Amino acid sequence: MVSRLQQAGLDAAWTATLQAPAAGTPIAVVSAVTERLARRTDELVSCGRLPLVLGGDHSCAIGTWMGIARALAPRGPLGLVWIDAHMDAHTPETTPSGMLHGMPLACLLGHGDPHLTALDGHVRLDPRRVCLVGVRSFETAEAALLRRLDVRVFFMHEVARRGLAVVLAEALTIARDGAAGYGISLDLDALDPREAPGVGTPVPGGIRAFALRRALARLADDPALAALEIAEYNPHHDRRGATARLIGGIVASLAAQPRPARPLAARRAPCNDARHAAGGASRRAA
Ligand SMILES: [Mn+2]
Repeated sequence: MVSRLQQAGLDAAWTATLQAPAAGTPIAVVSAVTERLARRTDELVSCGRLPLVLGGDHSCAIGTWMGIARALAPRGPLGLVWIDAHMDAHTPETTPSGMLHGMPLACLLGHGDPHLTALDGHVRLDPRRVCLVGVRSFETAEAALLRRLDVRVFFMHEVARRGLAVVLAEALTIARDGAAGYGISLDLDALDPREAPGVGTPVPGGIRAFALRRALARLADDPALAALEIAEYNPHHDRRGATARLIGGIVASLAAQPRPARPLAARRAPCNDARHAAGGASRRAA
């Protein structure tokens, strides 16, 4: 994937593969990964890079966006578009399964286990700049939390009726409003499982891959895009690598256009490119 991005003229590099600790309670494991991942994305954004996070369990989002929100904080808040078949907005009090991958969005909004919401350097996202796209499977309690916080949810039936391009444009307007930058967290189960079978919890009737690629290609030269995260890839459920290829295609769509130089005013600390290049596709055109 990195060589494909480089061929497209991007100054891209793979920086790090973070392994979860082998032992510990789920909260302890996710909390450890969150802190390490947040440090990474914070560093990359502070160095003017565009982090691309490829995750398994969507709980990685807590770390990804905590780090990016922290890096952007001196310039302003972070907006977030959450593309997912689910809401991921459970708290330990409402979850039927206890699974942490059902909670990351609630955590980012400041609702959840204090081991995940009160970490050092946690920056709570403002619900006014957060929205969901493609939701079609959820429980009442998480919907109630999002409604109480006034988070805009573009359900799948609205995406199907209005088209992804229109809905995503509206979602981006919400995420960008008054923000220093915005991010996109893509749970692969938002896509139709006929096209993206390699996920943990498939839900029929999702977003078409070509529509998503076309919509994301429009963001390729947007300097406000702070990071892209793609999560929930499960190779054991994939069929002949179809989902893996699809991930490559989605990432490549962001390389569809030449990217402008990113202002280096954001730079906070000296960057050692050998150390920081990983996982980040730079905006600097090669
Ligand atoms: Mn998810």
